[in-house]
Amino acid sequence: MAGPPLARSDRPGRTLAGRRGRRVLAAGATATALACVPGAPATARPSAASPQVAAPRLVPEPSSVRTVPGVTFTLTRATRIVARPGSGTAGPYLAGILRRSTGYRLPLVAGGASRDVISLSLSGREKGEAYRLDVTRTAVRLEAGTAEGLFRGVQTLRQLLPPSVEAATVQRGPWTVPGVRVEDSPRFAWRGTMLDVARHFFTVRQVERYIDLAALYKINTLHLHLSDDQGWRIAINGWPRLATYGGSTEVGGGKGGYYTQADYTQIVRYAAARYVTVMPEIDGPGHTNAALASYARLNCDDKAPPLYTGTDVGFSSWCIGKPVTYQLLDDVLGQLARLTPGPYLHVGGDEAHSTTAADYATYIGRIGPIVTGHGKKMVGWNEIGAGRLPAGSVAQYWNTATGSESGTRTAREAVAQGAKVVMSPANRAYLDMKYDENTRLGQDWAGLVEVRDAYDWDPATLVDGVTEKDVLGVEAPLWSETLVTDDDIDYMAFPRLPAIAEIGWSPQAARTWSDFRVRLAAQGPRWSALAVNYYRSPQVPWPVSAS
Ligand code: TNX
Repeated sequence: MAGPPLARSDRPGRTLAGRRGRRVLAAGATATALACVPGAPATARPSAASPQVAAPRLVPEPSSVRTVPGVTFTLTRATRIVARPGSGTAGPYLAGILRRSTGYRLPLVAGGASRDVISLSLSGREKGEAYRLDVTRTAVRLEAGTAEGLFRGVQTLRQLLPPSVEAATVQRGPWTVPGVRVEDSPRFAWRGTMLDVARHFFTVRQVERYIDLAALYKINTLHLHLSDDQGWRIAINGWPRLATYGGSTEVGGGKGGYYTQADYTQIVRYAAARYVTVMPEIDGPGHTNAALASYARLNCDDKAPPLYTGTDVGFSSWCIGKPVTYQLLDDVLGQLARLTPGPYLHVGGDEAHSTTAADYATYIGRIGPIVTGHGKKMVGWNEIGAGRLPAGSVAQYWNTATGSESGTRTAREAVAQGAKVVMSPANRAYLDMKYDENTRLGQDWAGLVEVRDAYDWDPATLVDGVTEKDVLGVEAPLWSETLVTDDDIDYMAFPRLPAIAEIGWSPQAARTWSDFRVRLAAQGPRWSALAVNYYRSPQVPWPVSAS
């Protein structure tokens, strides 16, 4: 698909990642002293865990990994999964993965034996998403302060098993886990990805599949871009045509689609079972053609524009002076607030090129109280900094990392109002940018984004005036103008989504490109086992069998 060239106000030339001098820190350099581990004494990586078992290659890199040389745990037919009270979905989720590929029964029990078990338990030692994982000869012990922490730890354990553990059918073992002690917690609270279901509609099943793939890299926020010029994707009571008409097409003229409120609830539940928070976005005042086409009275001239299936941006606007605009938004955001357990509603705010600056400020001033009135916090693209933000708001920085004066200004304005920032710089974190000139899918208005470009930056130093304390986290948006199938989604998201996930999770001091590319290479066979259509970047030393 090739749409017309995109209209962008902020379109710098191609920016390549800075090739800074590399500091190579031994992974695990932040490790704290270890308590006694049965077996041989623990040593910092890198060291071979045993002759047959390589040192773990994990993404995202944990805060601390100690291997225990000579020690391995092997899953057998007799292994049980002990999921102690309060461990949430972590046990069943792990069992579901392991049973498929090992063919073992792996009964889930609430207590009992301490040998030949994988045990998941709550402890008072860790908080939030932090966890501790101990692999000894006789057991795998995972501890966290919350079920969410256990779930994050389960993702680490998956990566310690052979790649074929991810297969959907029974594979041959042995199912060996290297002896390790991992102590881990995230750098940032927000590690998100966005799926644009407006430019092309994706089914509930497709969204669920994406959630599972993201969860493997400890992503905890799914931003759903539910409305845009090309489609409105959520049924709203009292405004049926938004979905039935506004949702009836997509880029390229396909049939589009929409989620019923039951579908949306299903996605929210599916995500919640993976400790992923859904954040819905209703974009405005621009990116509103699908809604304006659905109801003539939403337009200043009372005329409904035609549906739109191209890829231009910046041509539509809510009618800022009409009360019906805010009646609609109150209904939409009120219904989404009730359907969404997470704390945030995203109100868009980007690329409002057909709204005057004064109208834009009026709009932000009106929508903020609507969001907070429904008990939620407001999130918007960085432009919202130009308006008045309610307490607790979040600005999502999407402009390019350098060369965007308006991006820097609005991000600073947001911070000056007390807002936090989520970093999604387009020339680093946009999953829809082409990798190189030959990438069939995607766009290049923000530059070409190879894996190293996606990885090699620090959210705390990217925008002048936005520092670590202002940053809530990172998010990788996947815009879908050119994406139709699961294979398309996979190709653009992998391997860049894991790169952004690591930026959000791992300590900055423990991250180097030279180490990451090797750990990333080890994910290739896992993606093959998961039938993920990933991009074989020439920057990554993939194992021969994976290419
Ligand atoms: C910019 S970034 C957009 C989207 C497009 C995307 C394509 C932002 C907040 N808006 O409308 O889909 O570029 O890369």
